[in-house]
Amino acid sequence: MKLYCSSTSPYARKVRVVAHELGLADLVEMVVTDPYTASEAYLGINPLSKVPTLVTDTGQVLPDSTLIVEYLQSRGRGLTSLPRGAARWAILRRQWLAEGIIDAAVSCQLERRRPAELQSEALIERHLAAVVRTLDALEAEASELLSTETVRTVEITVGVALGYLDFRQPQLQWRRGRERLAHWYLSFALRPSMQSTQPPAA
Ligand SMILES: N[C@@H](CCC(=O)N[C@@H](CS)C(=O)NCC(=O)O)C(=O)O
Repeated sequence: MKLYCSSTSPYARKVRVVAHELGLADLVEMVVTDPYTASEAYLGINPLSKVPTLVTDTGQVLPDSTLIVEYLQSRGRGLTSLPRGAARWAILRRQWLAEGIIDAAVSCQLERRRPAELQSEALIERHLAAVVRTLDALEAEASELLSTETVRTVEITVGVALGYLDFRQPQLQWRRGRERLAHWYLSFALRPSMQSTQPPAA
């Protein structure tokens, strides 16, 4: 399998952490790709010009991290499966909150890539306010996050979101006033899957 990704993309990191946790990392060849200067060949694979994209052994193209995670889960074992019923939706809601933190933080980066005179501080503030509110919501539920040998995609998404804030929004100091989340992340960040996928020094 070929995974087109960048070393800074949190979406790509989520996929790479999942591959590692599922014992599939050795089967995934990383092709470092900058989506902002994508070649015609890459645009032929993913017309959205985004990373990550997975090309499977049979040549199927999966152009989105959530899709790729679902595919990898169909190929490997090693993640704790979700319960059925109300508990499932509570977990998925938490996962989507973390996904929303990633979306908002990436949107800030996207805005920062624009020429200085076009950047909107109001838009960035709006995204960061959403991040702060959502961190508070996750802090209130931090005791629901697993620190066990096998984890779920919710823990991976929360962990990647927090790691991305350390990388791109360190001034937020997300740990302040969020001791439970910070405590959980302390051990989660030590997992080999997280250690081996750290973004480069900012
Ligand atoms: N929904 C997509 C989002 C992927 C995404 O936005 N990736 C960013 C990098 S972090 C990207 O490729 N951006 C290029 C662009 O927006 O043009 C996923 O989950 O894979």
